[in-house]
Amino acid sequence: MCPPDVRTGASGEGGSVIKYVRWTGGCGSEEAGAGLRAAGYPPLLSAVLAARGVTSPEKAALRLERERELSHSPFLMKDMDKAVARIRQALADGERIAVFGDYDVDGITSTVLLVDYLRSRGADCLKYIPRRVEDGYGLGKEALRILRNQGVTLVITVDCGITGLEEARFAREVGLELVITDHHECKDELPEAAAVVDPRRPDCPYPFKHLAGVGVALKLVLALDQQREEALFARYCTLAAIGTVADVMQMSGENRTIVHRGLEAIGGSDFLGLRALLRETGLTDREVSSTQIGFILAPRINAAGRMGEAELAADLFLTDDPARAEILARELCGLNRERQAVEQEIFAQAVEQIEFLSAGERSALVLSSEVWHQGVVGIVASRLSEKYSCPSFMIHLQNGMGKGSCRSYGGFNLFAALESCQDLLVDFGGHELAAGFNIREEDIPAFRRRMNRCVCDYCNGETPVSSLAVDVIVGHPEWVTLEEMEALSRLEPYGSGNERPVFAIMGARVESLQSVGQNRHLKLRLAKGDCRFEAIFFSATAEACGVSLGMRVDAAFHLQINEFRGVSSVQLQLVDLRPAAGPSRRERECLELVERLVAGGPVTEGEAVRLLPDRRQFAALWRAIERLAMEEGEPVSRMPTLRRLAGALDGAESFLRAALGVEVFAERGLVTLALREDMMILRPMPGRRADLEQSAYVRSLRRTLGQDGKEAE
Ligand SMILES: [Mn+2]
Repeated sequence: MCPPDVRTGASGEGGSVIKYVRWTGGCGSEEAGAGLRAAGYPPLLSAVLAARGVTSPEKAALRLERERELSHSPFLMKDMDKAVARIRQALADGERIAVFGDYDVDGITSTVLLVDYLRSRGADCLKYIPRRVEDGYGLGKEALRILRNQGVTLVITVDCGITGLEEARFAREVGLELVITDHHECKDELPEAAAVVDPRRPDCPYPFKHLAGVGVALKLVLALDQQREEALFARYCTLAAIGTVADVMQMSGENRTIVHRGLEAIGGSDFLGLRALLRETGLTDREVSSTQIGFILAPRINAAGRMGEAELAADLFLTDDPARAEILARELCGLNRERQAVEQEIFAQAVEQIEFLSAGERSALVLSSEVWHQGVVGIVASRLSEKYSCPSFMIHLQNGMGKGSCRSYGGFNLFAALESCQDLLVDFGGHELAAGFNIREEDIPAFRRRMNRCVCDYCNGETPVSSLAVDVIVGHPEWVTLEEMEALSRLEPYGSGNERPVFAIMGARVESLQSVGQNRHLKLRLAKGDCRFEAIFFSATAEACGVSLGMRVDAAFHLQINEFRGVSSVQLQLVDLRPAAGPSRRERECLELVERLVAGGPVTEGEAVRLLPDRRQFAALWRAIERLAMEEGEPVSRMPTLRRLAGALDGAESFLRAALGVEVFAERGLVTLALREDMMILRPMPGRRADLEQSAYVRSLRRTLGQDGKEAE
């Protein structure tokens, strides 16, 4: 069985699965892809493409293209010529060069890539990776001084430096020249340096803006050695792929090329340390996906930086001693386990803090503590954002100063929000979806208020709920075949903006259901029409999903191939499972009948007999509604709720009569009832009494039955 690789918390382990309040998308269904199908594209692939706005065959070909070569000349990047000239001069003069990186995966792979290349050119090259806690992110004066004292004359930054204005001035003062390469957002002013290479520079004409730090470093190397472009790309594509995936860069354009090539080459990588890490994580001799980079490799490489040993990961990739590679790979996995333990503890403490926040402070979670390990707060922020469906800000406090790490949710632009709070911050930097900042402890309450207002404005005052984006609702279950899955793989590599497709089957029947893996996972067989599907739901239980044997359910899933004893079969890897939100044919017929009655339409005598609840059923329904004890105004899923209410009614036509009973109560003012899409609000009004026999619906039914004036028995 494959390890869970999605949706089990940002770190890929621990924590239970996230249940979604709402499913979105999928409304186009499979029909939207008809045009592509006509052009010869297989049905499911066509449907996914259409759901993502790709409807013409030309656009589809473009989207699915996986180029083997990078499209744009590195010299289209502003200042690339200056960077190349300055580095060539350093190589020619035998200067001592330092590569200044960062402690995350992108920063580490960037550093390794450039150091490896410069050393291969015979350069005297040091690497400097700041320590997360002691040095903090980005260029630091102290680090620059140390490098200067070691005889360095040229510092090349990778994945950092674009906001280091003061540090750049300092470098010049102490006689260091700087070449800055970065991919982070620029502020109004750029640092002064021999070259400032960043595709996000407003004056940079480079056509593709979404390279990772390691993508920019790769471009620099290709610019330095144009004749050997293919050989260098082949050597460095895997490192670049790992940094690009770990930094959650948009999976399009050149990133798609980098990651596709990198995954293809990963097993045979020139880097011994990477091969050792693959062995240690069980990824040898099989195809590695971008998802596995994100959930298996990246957390381990990141663990080094988080636990204050970023150098260790860089050393792993730079070593050419197999024995040492083995040891370092094992150490990295050990650090990752330590990181997991620390993360669990901080997460639990954060959840506890959130309990004490007022309702007005829950649109943006701003939390702080002196005991939180600074290297791990970012990961915890990711998990909190997922769990609470809102942006979160985790602040590590020390001596009245706070270092924050934040993660966005639902497309909220963090960088812009931090910019609007500039007056409360000492410093900040990063991207739209993830960023860091420094803040004085006394400013945290004001920052919390302002950030909550920012998020509220962004959401137009609505509380954000967790929602799952479904690509395609599968109406033809017979289309789900191994051949179709083969076709779907043409969408890979998956990543930001090109997510692994999510399908849904509505109203499937649960034919079997068992918990496996020491009751941690749920294994099911689902039937829809004449088709049967094996499904696995990691970190889930039947109780938590509210489903049971024989029930009609909606299932959202990724498609995967299950290999067992040499036989391949399709398996649904569930991402959400819920009682069917839509009515069955019989339920729909009941609802239509109730609607007809409520609208004053004609009802036959036979229908009236079926519809009219007796007094006992009315009473049981009332008690069931009270038992539901729904919170004021909180919407619940309509069909599952009606089914539960029906379950409380003895006797004939329980569903039909529950549906009618709710309408009768509403008409008599005993409950408030509101419907919206699949959801409803149903709330008993306390202390109200009313004679149900006075209900227009009941009277109309009695008239049809010739029972005017009679009471129910
Ligand atoms: Mn980066």
